[in-house]
Amino acid sequence: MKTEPRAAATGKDGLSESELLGLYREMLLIRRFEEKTAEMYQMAKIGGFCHLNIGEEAAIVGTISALRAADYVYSNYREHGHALAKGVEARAVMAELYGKETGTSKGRGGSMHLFSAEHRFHGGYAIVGEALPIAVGTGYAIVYQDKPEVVMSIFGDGATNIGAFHESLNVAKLWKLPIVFVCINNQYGMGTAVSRASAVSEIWKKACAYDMTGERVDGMDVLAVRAVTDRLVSQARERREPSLLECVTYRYKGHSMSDPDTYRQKEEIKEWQGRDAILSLGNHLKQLKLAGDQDLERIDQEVTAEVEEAVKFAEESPEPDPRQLYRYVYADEEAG
Ligand SMILES: Cc1ncc(C[n+]2csc(CCOP(=O)(O)OP(=O)(O)O)c2C)c(N)n1
Ligand SMILES: [Mg+2]
Repeated sequence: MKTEPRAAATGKDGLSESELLGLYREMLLIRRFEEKTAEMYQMAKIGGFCHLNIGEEAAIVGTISALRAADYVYSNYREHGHALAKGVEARAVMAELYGKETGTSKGRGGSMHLFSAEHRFHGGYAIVGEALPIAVGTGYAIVYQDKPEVVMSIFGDGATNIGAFHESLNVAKLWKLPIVFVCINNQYGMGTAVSRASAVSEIWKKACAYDMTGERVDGMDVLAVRAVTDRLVSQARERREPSLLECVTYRYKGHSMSDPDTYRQKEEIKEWQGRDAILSLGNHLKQLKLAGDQDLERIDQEVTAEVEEAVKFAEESPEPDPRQLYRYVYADEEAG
């Protein structure tokens, strides 16, 4: 059991040049996607609740990039970036935010209910802590069928005060399920700071109650997140040992698009932005001479074009037919 946050990784961190550049690209794609989402929401192109990932990119990409395509991800309502990191196409995510037929959930879900069975991205849940027991069920299915897969269950700090969190960790440890529980500790659950909501502010310590591996990592350092996640995923896959990983990070924007964000100081936001994970990795790549300013600019142009294309696709896609409102309510209604 580690008691201290892991130090920032240095050098090439055991990752290849293309892997390092891939992490940068993925984080920047999420940043640009979310900026565009905010813009389109303000233009009323996107409706309903909408929670952005801006600021949390390193925690998302550092964890999900450690998985294989056949591994599963369960998330919550702040999941646009999680879906993108698991390989879901930007255009399908944007079309879902628009409520279009071409979206990941055929426009029936929206921002909080992205889902792609093909990418083993299993949602998208609006209720805090809702997906943890479902992730446990998938972990059990893997063991039952003796498959080599791993489940990553991602949730916020607030979810760790919910009963389902404790039941899930208990069963995962008891039955030795291949699950990595990832807590994105962004310091707040809506407007409430962690220290005002949780008796234990260092979330990783909650693993102790279940004799489970618990780790805390700097969630603004994608390489540190990736390094610890690699280890935890291996231990889940090879020894069926579950774990709890706390990524200490921050959301730059309000809880949702409708949050006036009056409960925290501007200085606090600025301080975290000063440690921005995308800028840090960019500088690291330059120091290693793996990329220059022009290369980083080109990546930015490419992901920006991908997001623009996603918006165009969503704009041009058809609305679902209102007469088919109840279609897809049950899994076997796919045809017809
Ligand atoms: C069971 C339940 N209680 C309350 C809510 C209302 N609610 C939505 S998001 C949220 C905050 C959760 O915070 P956290 O788990 O830290 O995730 P974050 O939004 O910070 O990513 C709350 C209380 C809910 N959706 N479900
Ligand atoms: Mg939170």
